[in-house]
Amino acid sequence: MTLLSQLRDAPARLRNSARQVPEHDIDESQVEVESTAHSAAGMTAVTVAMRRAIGQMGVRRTASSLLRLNQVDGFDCQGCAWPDPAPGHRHTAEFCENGAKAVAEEATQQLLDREFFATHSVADLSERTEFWLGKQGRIVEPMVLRPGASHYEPISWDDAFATMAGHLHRLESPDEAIFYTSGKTSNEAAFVYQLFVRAFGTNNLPDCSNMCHESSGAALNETIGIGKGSVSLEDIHQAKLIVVVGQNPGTNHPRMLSALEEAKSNGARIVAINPLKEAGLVRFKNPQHAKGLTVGTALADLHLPVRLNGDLALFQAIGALLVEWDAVDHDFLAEFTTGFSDYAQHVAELDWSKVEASTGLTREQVTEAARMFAESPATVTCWAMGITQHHNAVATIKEIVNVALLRGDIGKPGAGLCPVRGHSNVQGDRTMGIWERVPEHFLDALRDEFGFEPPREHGYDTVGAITALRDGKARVFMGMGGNFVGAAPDTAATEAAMRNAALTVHVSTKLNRSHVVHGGEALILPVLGRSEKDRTGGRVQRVTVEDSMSAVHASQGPLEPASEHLRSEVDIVCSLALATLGAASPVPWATLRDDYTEIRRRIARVVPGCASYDDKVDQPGGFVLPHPPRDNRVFETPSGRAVITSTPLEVLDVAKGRFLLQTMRSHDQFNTTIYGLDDRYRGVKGGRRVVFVNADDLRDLGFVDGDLVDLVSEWRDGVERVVRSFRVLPYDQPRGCVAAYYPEANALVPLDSTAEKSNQPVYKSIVVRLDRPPAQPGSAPGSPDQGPGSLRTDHPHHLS
Ligand SMILES: Nc1nc2c(c(=O)[nH]1)N[C@H]1C(S)=C(S)[C@@H](COP(=O)(O)OP(=O)(O)OC[C@H]3O[C@@H](n4cnc5c(=O)[nH]c(N)nc54)[C@H](O)[C@@H]3O)O[C@H]1N2
Ligand SMILES: Nc1nc2c(c(=O)[nH]1)N[C@H]1C(S)=C(S)[C@@H](COP(=O)(O)OP(=O)(O)OC[C@H]3O[C@@H](n4cnc5c(=O)[nH]c(N)nc54)[C@H](O)[C@@H]3O)O[C@H]1N2
Ligand code: SF4
Ligand SMILES: [Mo]
Repeated sequence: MTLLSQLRDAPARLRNSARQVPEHDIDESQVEVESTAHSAAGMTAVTVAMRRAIGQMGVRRTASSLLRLNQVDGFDCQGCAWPDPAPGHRHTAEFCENGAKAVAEEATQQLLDREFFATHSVADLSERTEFWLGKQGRIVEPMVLRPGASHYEPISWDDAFATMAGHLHRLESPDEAIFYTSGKTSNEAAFVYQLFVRAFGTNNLPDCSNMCHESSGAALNETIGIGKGSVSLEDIHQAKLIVVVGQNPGTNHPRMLSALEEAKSNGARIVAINPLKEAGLVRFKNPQHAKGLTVGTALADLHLPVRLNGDLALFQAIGALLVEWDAVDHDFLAEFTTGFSDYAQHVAELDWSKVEASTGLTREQVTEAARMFAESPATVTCWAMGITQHHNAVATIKEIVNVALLRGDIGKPGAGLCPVRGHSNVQGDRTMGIWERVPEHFLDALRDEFGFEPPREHGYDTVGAITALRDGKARVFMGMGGNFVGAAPDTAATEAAMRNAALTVHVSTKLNRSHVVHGGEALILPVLGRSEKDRTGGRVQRVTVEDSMSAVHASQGPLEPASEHLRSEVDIVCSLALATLGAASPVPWATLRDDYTEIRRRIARVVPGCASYDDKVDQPGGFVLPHPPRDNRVFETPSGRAVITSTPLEVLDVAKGRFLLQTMRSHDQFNTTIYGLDDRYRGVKGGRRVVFVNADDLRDLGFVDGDLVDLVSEWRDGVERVVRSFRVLPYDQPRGCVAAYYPEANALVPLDSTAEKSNQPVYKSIVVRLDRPPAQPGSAPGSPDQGPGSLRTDHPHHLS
């Protein structure tokens, strides 16, 4: 049965089994643990997707939204940034389980009205989990929290804009305002947003990219002259070797599994490099194919269970072997690169004991992987947060680039570098100028187009913004989507910084922690989601987005909006600009607001590669932005060549009794939006405050499955950051490594623990110890909102 017929037949069967929205916060005494013998996707995925969709949206909205999802004339999935197949090659149901969940979460019929805010004080809401907050429904009208008030109350749009303009005018400098962007914002909205911020006078445009692929951008810009990946979906299909490193596609980019499957049927081999044996890479059932429902495919031919942070050493060792075997593309090296002879010398002295200590792998395992590189005429290397969120992430990505350059794997079919982006339009937002360090030529083009002089000084990135708020250097915070407080590191420091602001504003679809940890005054501006019809200016508007492979296309929502009071992001930005900058502004804000085609005309003149933008996005499937290394093997670096770099090898040593902790996503969340409490592929049910530990480590520590521990992070500032009462789970991974979920563990990440050169928070190698919680007679352990009470497992088999 296809996913489509599932969709058509599902209503009758699933209507009654739809999941109820929980009324209370998480009761982690209900955590269940079961075997991880699950395949990714398959029937269960279809059923879960349909249940969630129908449960939240109802039958009619489910059909009219999901069948338009990722279609040429439909709307772009709000989930991840994975690209769509070419127009003629799309399935009728071109989405995955988590795409369906993303749509359902946005298009839910549950609404959050003024009575809700009258009933629940902010103090009450601040005791709730992200899960609870997100499940309360769509925000339907603008709300304000007046200075000193205990509850949010309704406010008109005009008054909301006037309030913001008042705060912005009272600042001593435009640099005291911070304008954050999450990665769902459309290109049109992103373009007018950065335009407003720069017309106002600052480059303070931090974004979620600062926490996501900033390290990739830094490394790729330096080495190949452009911060984006160099492959198309077709390259993945044609590759002969695909390396998936530091990424969990079965959960976070599920349609990637279909692409891997196609590659495999074309003869590709696949290597997974990951401390965990993630479902999908190990077993996969494609619900799009009838046979896939019964036959599981082992996608990965080789799995290297690398120790956390071991990838720099691993790729350097692979490079060393390729040089030793002379398995390098000499013509490519001579014509297009610099740095090879230094590199060859550097890796000739490779210290294998360091490689083994850092990777936790044997020389044989590393050699096997290197062999696969050497034998492959065309290799694609894909990576995500398991690579970018380390202190040495930029250097690690440069090692990945080195290996690609050695093999001539850039600018040839079936080969390339593939940083797999997170949010659906995070890459597009950057293209449109959401960047605190946007290049000068972009600012020049803005000046020429709009006739004002944009500020030139770099703005704050995410960590810089938190520091500025903490230190009183910034007073106003605006979030264009996202959940800054929930997503940022060092929860205590970030929350204190936020509370220091005079005004916090969030343009949001759903409630989250950032609304309840607020500045002196706070606004919530409810916004149309991508699944909804946008009739701004009295006409049906469409927007455009860019996927992870630089393909730009249009998106138009099919559903009636959750409320008549919702506005589009474009509308909100342009109206705010009118209220703040007034009619004297050289930018025609009302014109841009009322016809997005006008915005696209400006994009065409300002943004590189976007000439004739509006016409090109009209083509079915849109168009692909230029990428000089991919298109012509042109490298726009200072030397005009791709740069091979030599990095000294350091092992991240961890003191005895200490562990490296990674924070990761479950199968049932989108970043800080918690869809549900199950991590099906890892066998966890009903709770999130869990820590995955190697079974031998657990035994040595004297803990048993189900014990509660406090996680304590140790940092050079001497501050011990703690999260309490996490349930331990034995789990198959290298010794010394542990894992917990984001955002529950964010409190452990020190604010100044960031990656060199990219300043990206180190979310994936946090030094922690596991403490037995102090006995608290008479009281249940745990923090007030998420107290797990007496955690137990009803199914006490181990997870390995
Ligand atoms: N359903 C769903 N989809 C999503 C998201 C979501 O939350 N839910 N988030 C979106 C966003 S914004 C992003 S950025 C992406 C994130 O996509 P991913 O990067 O896949 O997300 P994480 O859960 O952070 O997973 C990191 C993976 O890297 C591995 N890893 C951790 N540390 C290391 C290491 O040192 N070395 C190696 N080799 N592996 C390591 C982990 O075991 C895990 O498999 O997903 C996007 N898509
Ligand atoms: N510990 C740890 N922390 C991490 C990470 C990690 O791996 N580990 N990953 C980091 C990464 S990769 C990222 S990208 C960041 C994510 O950080 P953010 O992008 O800031 O966080 P999200 O959870 O994606 O934001 C969710 C909120 O966005 C709003 N929203 C949803 N849809 C829309 C929309 O269409 N328009 C608008 N305006 N608002 C909308 C909703 O109100 C929702 O509550 O987190 C980072 N934080
Ligand atoms: S793979 Fe990503 S973009 Fe595609 S349907 Fe799934 S969540 Fe949406
Ligand atoms: Mo991300």
